[in-house]
Amino acid sequence: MKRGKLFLALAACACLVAAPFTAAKADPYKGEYKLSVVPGATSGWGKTAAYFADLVRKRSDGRINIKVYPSSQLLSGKQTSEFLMLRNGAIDFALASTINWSPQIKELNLPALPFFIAAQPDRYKAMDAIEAGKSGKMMVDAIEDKGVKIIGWAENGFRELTTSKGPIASPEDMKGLKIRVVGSPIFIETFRELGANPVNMNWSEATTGFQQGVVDGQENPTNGINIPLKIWDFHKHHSDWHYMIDPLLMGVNPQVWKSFSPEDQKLLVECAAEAEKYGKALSRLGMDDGASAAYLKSIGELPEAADPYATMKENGMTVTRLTPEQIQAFHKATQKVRDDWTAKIGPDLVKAAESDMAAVK
Ligand code: X2X
Repeated sequence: MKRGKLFLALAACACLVAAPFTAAKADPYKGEYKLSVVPGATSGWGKTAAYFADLVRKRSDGRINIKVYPSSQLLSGKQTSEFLMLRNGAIDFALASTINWSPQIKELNLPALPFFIAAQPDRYKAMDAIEAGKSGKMMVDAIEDKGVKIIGWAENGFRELTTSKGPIASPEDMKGLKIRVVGSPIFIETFRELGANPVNMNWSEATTGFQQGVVDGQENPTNGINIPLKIWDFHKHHSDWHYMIDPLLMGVNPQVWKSFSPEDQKLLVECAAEAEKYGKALSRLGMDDGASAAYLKSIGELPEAADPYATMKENGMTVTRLTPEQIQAFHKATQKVRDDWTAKIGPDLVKAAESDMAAVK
């Protein structure tokens, strides 16, 4: 072999040997991305997170491997520390409730204003309008200003009341009831205003609390949490009052987000949008005009028990579905909380939400 050819051959070999190392160096992706979820894997929220992670794995041919950690595992049980842990990189992704991040981001108390969205003619349309509108953008901007990237919405659901003493149909029925709530001040104030006795408890300890009867009730979404938890083992009464909602947000640590290629960022946003459709349908199943059941059927995900009210009754619960007039009485009784919290959240944001909702009436 001539010297020139030998050199070329050696150079080609060196390239072949070096190629895998170069590729490995250019690939900054982690072997596993940790996604935090506060409640358990069988909750609607846990299922939405798993749906997202599976979709991402499939569409990225395994390049992006997201593992879901349900039951507040990454948070040592303390749900209101999730935002800070995501921001500082201890967590890569979180499918998070506005409630759990509201101690750090005051704007996220908006969907927790009592009987605010519930007073609208179509509460689901109203929620969607907020997310798609100016007020939704204001909430997302507030989060991103504090250092977490948001790539989509989903839904835990409108929160309904379950109690061992009841049924509950008017503010008077709430007097003296011990109710477990999340450690976020607006909850304490709402239940105090209704004459109840709110008890702050992490979700990780709540089921034991229900079992031991340390509280008389709690509030959580029907499809998302109460049915998967078999709440009827603890509480025989359910009141449908829709008093507030926690939408979920798909958050990503900003450094992790920047490490993805533009194509993969697009892929993640698209998967989050599909997870949102799935998660919202799970949350609204049997409580809307039938659109959620039709959607779940179309993707082969319609659960056998698709009527939540029938499921609760079959399991021995009394189901009280409040009339618009009864909801109006609760709305009136919580006026002070809405006024005080409008000042704290920012009147501009509340006004923006009102006009977003008015556009779909
Ligand atoms: O703690 C709750 O009630 C739960 C599971 O719904 C939230 O994380 C807000």
